[in-house]
Amino acid sequence: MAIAAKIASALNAHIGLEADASNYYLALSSACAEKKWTGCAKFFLAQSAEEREHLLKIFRYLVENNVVATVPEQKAPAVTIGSMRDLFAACLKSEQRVSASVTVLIDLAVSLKDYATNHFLQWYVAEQQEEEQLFQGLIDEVTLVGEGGTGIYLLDKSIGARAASS
Ligand code: OFO
Repeated sequence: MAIAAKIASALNAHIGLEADASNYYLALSSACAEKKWTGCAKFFLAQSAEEREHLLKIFRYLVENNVVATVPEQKAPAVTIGSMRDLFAACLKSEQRVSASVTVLIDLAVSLKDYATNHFLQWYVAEQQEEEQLFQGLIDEVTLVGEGGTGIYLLDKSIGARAASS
């Protein structure tokens, strides 16, 4: 079944969101490195690469279905980091925005009886759920250890170790 023009343009728009997420995490990696949060810097670099993979997955899906995939326009994200808790809370918000877009895409696919695209998008449902849980978990951890002393140092180290092993 051919992909409807409405779905094609919505998927192309979503490619832009994944690209934004990739750039955002790249900018966060740089900002964390500047703060000497080297574990977080490593973690966000890996997150950025993951988001690019998400972008490419949609890109390939469109091309395989004979739809023109568009390359999103990008501007460099402006990021300033305050506390580590605020950092992860901002990431959670960003992930929730992407999740909301996935929901809109699925609603559209189902309304047009495009069950193949609906099936394709279920991977993103699981992925978004995983990422929201990841950032909620990090918010909980930083809340537990607090922002000062050795707690935050050890947390940064453990975040970096998780990025290296994933
Ligand atoms: Fe693309 O997984 Fe989050 O945003």
